[in-house]
Parts: sequence; C-alpha cells; structure tokens
Amino acid sequence: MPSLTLQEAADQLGVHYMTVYRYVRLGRLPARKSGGTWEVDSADLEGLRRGHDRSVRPRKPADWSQRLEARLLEGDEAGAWGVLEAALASGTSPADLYTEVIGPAVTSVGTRWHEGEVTVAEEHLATSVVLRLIGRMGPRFARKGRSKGTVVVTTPPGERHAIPSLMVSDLLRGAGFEVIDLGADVPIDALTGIVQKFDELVAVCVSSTRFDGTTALRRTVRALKKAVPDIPIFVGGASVPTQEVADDLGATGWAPTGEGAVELVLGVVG
Ligand code: B12
Repeated sequence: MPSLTLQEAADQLGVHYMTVYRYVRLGRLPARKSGGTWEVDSADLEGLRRGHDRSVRPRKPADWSQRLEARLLEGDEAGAWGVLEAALASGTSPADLYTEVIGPAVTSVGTRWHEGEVTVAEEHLATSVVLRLIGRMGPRFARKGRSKGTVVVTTPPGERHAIPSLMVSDLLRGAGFEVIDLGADVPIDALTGIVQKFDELVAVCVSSTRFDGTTALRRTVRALKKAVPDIPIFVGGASVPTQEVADDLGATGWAPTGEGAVELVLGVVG
C-alpha cells in the first residue's frame, strides 16, 4: 500500500500540514513512524477524505477505544492523550473513559498479543503509555469535601497487573473515598500491617488478574479477614469471573466492573 508523508497527505487533502498532524495525534488518521517521520497509507487518507465532508467525530466509546489503541501501539503518549482529551471534550465522563475506552483498548492489545498479532515489546510499550495516561487522569477524579471513608486497594503477591487496581482506585476517589492504593504484588504480611492503621477504613478491595493467581488471592482474603474482621473484603478482576468464585474465596462481595466496585463500597457507607 503506497505510503505518504504528512506533507503529501496535507497537499492531497488541501489542508495545512499541522491539520494533518493533529488528525494523527487525535487518532483520526492512522499513522506510523518511519525513521523519525510519520507515514500514512493512502487508503487511510482516502477513508479520512470520504468522511471529511461529514463529521468524522466518533460517537461511540468503541471508536475512541480503537483510536486510543492505535496510538498506544505506536508508543505515542501525546497522541493517546489527545484521543482522551477529545473523548472528554465530546462528553465522555472520566469514569466511562476508564471502563469503556482505556480498559477495552488495553484488553484488545492483550488479545492481539495472545493471537500473535502484537509483539511482547508493543504490549509493554502500550502498557507503559497507559500507566502514564492514568497518572495524568488522576486529578480529574479528585473530589472536594469530606471523605466518605478510607478504602485500601491491593493485589495479591505475585500479581503484576496494576492497571485494574489503579482504575478501581480512581473510580473510588471519584465517588468521594480516600484511597490507599498499594499497587501490584503486595506481600501479605505488609498488607495486614497497613490495613490496621486506618481508623476510617470502610473496605478493602483486592484486585486479581492472573488466572493462576487464585491461591495467592485466597491467602490474601483469609489474612485480611483475620487482620480486620469487621471490614468487608471485596474481590474483583479477571481471576474472579463469577460470584461463585468470590464466595468460594470467602470474600464479602464481588463485582465484574469498576463501577460495581464503587457500588459495593457505597453500599457499606449507606
Ligand atoms: C497489561 C497486561 C500485562 C502487563 C501488566 C503491566 C501492569 N503494570 O499492569 C504485563 C506485561 C506486566 C503482563 C504480564 C503478564 N501477563 Co498480562 N496482560 C495484560 C493485559 C494486556 C491487560 C490487563 C489489564 O490491565 N486490563 C485492563 C483492566 C481494565 O482490566 P479489568 O480486569 O477489566 O478491570 C476491571 C474489572 O475487572 C474490575 N476490577 C478490577 N479489580 C477489581 C477489584 C474489585 C474489588 C472489584 C469489585 C472490581 C475490580 O474493574 C476494572 C475496571 O472496570 C491482559 C489482556 C487482557 N485480555 O486482559 C493480559 C493478561 C491478563 N496477561 C496474561 C498473562 C498470561 C501474563 C503473564 C503470565 C505473561 C508472562 N508469560 O509473563 C504475565 C503475568 C505477570 C504476573 N505475575 O502477574 C493473560 C492472563 C491469562 C492467564 N492465564 O493468567 C492475559 C489475559 C493476556 C492473554 N490474553 O493471555 N501483563
């Protein structure tokens, strides 16, 4: 497929170079970097041109998600942030951005890696950009006023997937809770020590993604129930696909989504 420089693309569209550059940054025009310069496929340019007279603004979260995924796989943080800003500007809430745009983009990268379409390096690159984007999104979940209570968000030992717990933490902050996010791979002794420090503790959320991680998750839940017997222990993440699995682990509650985690904790404070 013939490739074009951004200047050639701009000439063909009859717009300024910076306009095409912005289309790339916002994910409206797929592009890749070659020797330090951007290249676009003429078929993608034609697709943009056909949509050019109508509005090519995406309306569905799935469209934003696909645009984001393309930027993530290029390791293009500025472009990925541009997609998020555009989605926010079009009315997507920060919470929906996490659950309907960033989450599906990351999951799709993983699925494509599993199918051999995306390399391990690309998956790591995409993940590292996502972690930076979540860091930039954090302040948008800050809430003024009195905290509804403290929630500890944690993962079992051996668990390196931190994106789900980061998202759950921000969603809880957005709902008015003070969140202590312990991140990935938390040793059980350290966890049981820290949860006892917070007088305002209302719940502990344990996020587990590795499918082979349920043994560590079970030990974590058991240790937490012993350390803070009056505090609800909620579980979620890909290792806990159903309520039955959560019940078997001895958890107080389970939910399949980040919004579900917020509902569980809101249910505790009434
Ligand atoms: C990013 C990623 C990584 C990164 C993680 C980096 C990081 N700092 O987070 C890296 C590259 C390190 C990695 C490593 C590995 N990974 Co990986 N990874 C992924 C990937 C692409 C995305 C995971 C993610 O962030 N999802 C996004 C969020 C939003 O997920 P979510 O679960 O939907 O979260 C929501 C809900 O679950 C809920 N929720 C989450 N927590 C909680 C908690 C509570 C209390 C509640 C109520 C709700 C709740 O709210 C969230 C927001 O809505 C997935 C692909 C996929 N299909 O999921 C593979 C995937 C999870 N990884 C997989 C594997 C196999 C691995 C490795 C074993 C690979 C290897 N051979 O080394 C290692 C394991 C490392 C370890 N010890 O944990 C497999 C897991 C399969 C399995 N059998 O275990 C997957 C599914 C890829 C695949 N298709 O095979 N991985």
